[in-house]
Amino acid sequence: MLYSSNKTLLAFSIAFTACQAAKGTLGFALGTKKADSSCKAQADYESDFKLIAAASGSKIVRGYSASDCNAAREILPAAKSQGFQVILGIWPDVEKSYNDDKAAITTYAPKFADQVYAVTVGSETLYRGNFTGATLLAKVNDMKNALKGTKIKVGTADSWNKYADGTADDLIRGNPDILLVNAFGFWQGQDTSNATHQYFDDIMQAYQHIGAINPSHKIELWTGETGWPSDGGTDFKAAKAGTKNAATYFSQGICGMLNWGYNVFAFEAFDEPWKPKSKGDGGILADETHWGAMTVDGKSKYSLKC
Ligand SMILES: *[C@@H]1O[C@H](CO)[C@@H](O)[C@H](O)[C@H]1NC(C)=O
Ligand SMILES: CC(=O)N[C@H]1CO[C@H](CO)[C@@H](O)[C@@H]1O
Repeated sequence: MLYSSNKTLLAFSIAFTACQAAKGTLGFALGTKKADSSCKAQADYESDFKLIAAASGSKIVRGYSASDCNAAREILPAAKSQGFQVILGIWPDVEKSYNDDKAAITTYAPKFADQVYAVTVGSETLYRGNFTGATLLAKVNDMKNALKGTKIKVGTADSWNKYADGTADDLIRGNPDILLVNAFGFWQGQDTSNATHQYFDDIMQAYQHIGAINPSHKIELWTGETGWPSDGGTDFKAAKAGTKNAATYFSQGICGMLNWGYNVFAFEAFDEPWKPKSKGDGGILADETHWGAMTVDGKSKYSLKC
């Protein structure tokens, strides 16, 4: 029957178009400091952006504090010159950094409205137990108010389990524009054969709960951080640092999530050799300087194209 075969054809072409358009967006977490721990300036961000675009095709990065190293002032003109967009961060844990970051954003973001994709108020504040969902929502709404009249999205970034276990419910109900969900097969102690499975499972638990609490499905969702340390990094249980394992996780986990149509920020763009060792679970000193997809001088450790 002509009618039904046309219908089938139409359905097929819609599905095909949707499928082609559905690939998620890849971004990278980007630090504010150079190898020697001095602050990056506009020219440094320009060179970062050229390296990121050439290696991966990505045109978006996220930061954690808009006032640290004058990040908003230096990164936004660089983003404009290189056609990048930026998620600016606020560190709300203490009053002073909240106010400093808010001031940096309200000063510079309106002048670069096309470059500022979103603002995240906090990074893993629920995970650290700093705020309840309700107190975090109040801070998100305070920033939303400060950016009224712009198209800049406002939300937060936190660990997947804090979205899945109800800690963030008051925030989710309050209609933030955007939520970033951090999930690491690595920090779940998974070896590479199961790390992607674990990552997808964690992300889907978070997304499912967010959808159940806020059925409007209007909150934009991204993986906020995921990644794997390369040679020289510290192991965690069955998760072994190593460049080969990092490459496997990038191609299976990160590219897999993008191919399913979901947005991902990889942690992180470049190694940060200035970072001090941090004390992790069981008092073990963990190296945090080998998480870059690229070395500090901008060489890809493996293919960053999906
Ligand atoms: C592999 O990942 C899945 C999904 O998170 C998890 O349920 C399972 O326990 C993991 N397997 C092992 C051997 O840890
Ligand atoms: C109340 C509380 O838990 N405060 C913590 C918030 O986060 C900072 C780190 O950014 C901690 O030092 C505080 O103890």
